[in-house]
Amino acid sequence: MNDSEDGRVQQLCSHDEEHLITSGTRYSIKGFRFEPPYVLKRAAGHLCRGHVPVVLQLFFLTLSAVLLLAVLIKGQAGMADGETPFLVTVSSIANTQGQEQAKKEKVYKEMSQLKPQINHLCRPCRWDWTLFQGNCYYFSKFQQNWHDSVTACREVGAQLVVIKSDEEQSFLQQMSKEKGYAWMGLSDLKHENMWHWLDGSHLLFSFMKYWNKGEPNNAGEEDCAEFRDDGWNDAPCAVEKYWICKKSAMSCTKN
Ligand code: MMA
Ligand code: CA
Repeated sequence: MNDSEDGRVQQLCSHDEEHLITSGTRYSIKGFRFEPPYVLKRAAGHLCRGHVPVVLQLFFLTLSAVLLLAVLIKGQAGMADGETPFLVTVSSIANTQGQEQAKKEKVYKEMSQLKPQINHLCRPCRWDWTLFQGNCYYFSKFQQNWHDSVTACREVGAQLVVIKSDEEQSFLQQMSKEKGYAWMGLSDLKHENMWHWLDGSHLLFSFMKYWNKGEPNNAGEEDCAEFRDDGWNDAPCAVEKYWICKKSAMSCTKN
């Protein structure tokens, strides 16, 4: 350190810093007001003038550290409402993360518990449709001709019923017997006496037994098939009857 530098430090110390420490100015550190005690003022003066022995300097250094620590601890302990000390902030961030994790685990657990109940709520068919062997069936509430019945089923994403098994035939025949004569998706409109289902498949020989005795007789002009009593009958397509729609059931996923 050269002379001029030394002089500047001396000057700064003697005029500014010493004055600052000793003048009795009230210091305000984050809401803590204090006035340096007389001993400190004097000590600061000595320090700046370089008159204080090393042991005393060490003593004041230690005292300062202890005082600083005391202020920090007091700050942590005596916090006013709404204030957040640094250490508290750090610990509360860790705490919040823990709470978030706990919340996530709670929600996951609740969702797992709800799964079976949601599956239980799942309906394979709409409320006014009947489930039978993986398909849903709708029996109409009023009557209309065969072509309008075909359209009505298409409009609800279904098909005027096409029968694929003996069990299904038995189920539908029973339903019709209870509710009234009803159209099915079977006709010989394209070629007389060549019966075809709406899905394009021809009537299998094994299903011929379901025609009522003496049917199909094409009495007048009868190109559409109906459920009547205990079997089938060919009837005029323009006549109004109930109808039965069929569509695949919705699958409810298992756990
Ligand atoms: C009605 C009509 C026909 C059916 C005969 C059976 C009189 O006509 O339903 O389709 O074949 O009855 O007697
Ligand atoms: Ca007939």
